[in-house]
Amino acid sequence: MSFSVSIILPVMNETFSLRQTVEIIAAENSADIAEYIIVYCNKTTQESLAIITELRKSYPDKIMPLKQTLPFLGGAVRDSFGICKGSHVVMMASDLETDPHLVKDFIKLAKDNPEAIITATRWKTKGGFAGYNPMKLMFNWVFQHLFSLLYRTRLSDMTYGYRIFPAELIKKIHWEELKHPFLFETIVKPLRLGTKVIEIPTKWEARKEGESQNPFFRNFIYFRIGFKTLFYSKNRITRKKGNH
Ligand SMILES: Nc1nc2c(ncn2[C@@H]2O[C@H](COP(=O)(O)OP(=O)(O)OP(=O)(O)O)[C@@H](O)[C@H]2O)c(=O)[nH]1
Ligand SMILES: [Mg+2]
Repeated sequence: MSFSVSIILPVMNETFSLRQTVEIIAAENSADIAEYIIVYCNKTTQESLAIITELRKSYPDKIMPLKQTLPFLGGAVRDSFGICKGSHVVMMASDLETDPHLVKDFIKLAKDNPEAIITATRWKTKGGFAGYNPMKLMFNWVFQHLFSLLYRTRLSDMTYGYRIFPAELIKKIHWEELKHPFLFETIVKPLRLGTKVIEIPTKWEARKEGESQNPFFRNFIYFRIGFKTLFYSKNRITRKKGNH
């Protein structure tokens, strides 16, 4: 299959952030992008839906609006995994907390390493977190170090949901999480399957509009999938018939 990229953009309350995300990616990577799957749900605001309509006019062949059937952020991304057409898939946000300029670097590395996951890290950049809650930052540091030991990996940011995957890989994995811990699941399961993962540094900046859908207490639920996956066999991780 020739190289092409599906960009997954879940949206709840973003307007100019969503538009800017698509415009930057289109300007810097146009030829490589197969589609932008913009995933919305019943709670997505009218303002955001209006931006999707505008974007469809500007990029008629590339914008694929998708109404999610599974709930929450993980559900939105999992629905997109099911329909994406590209050889590679970028998972990101539409609130500008995932710097759209990085997509061109993901693509360059993915072309040289088509079987690998390329993922962004906020922990290898000076001032990698601008406006991050200090409690959450400390918790995040401890979490990253614990799981890098458990998974025997040098990765420094396994919870940041900004990565490019080979489509074949994400389609064969049996996914479980529906909420934000799904972002973590998308790295631990491939790691257990022996997938090569390359990290590139990025700066994280807090969103300028709307609010996060991830309350602080939910961060504790990330442990569950991290521990469970450690003990799974490879067969349990890859999708089997009747195992959806
Ligand atoms: N379609 C859809 N989009 C969602 C849902 N939950 C979150 N999103 C979008 O997914 C992106 C990431 O969600 P956020 O809630 O900002 O999560 P986050 O920034 O990873 O989490 P924190 O850093 O913990 O705040 C944003 O663009 C959201 O609008 C959902 O249930 N459905
Ligand atoms: Mg966010």
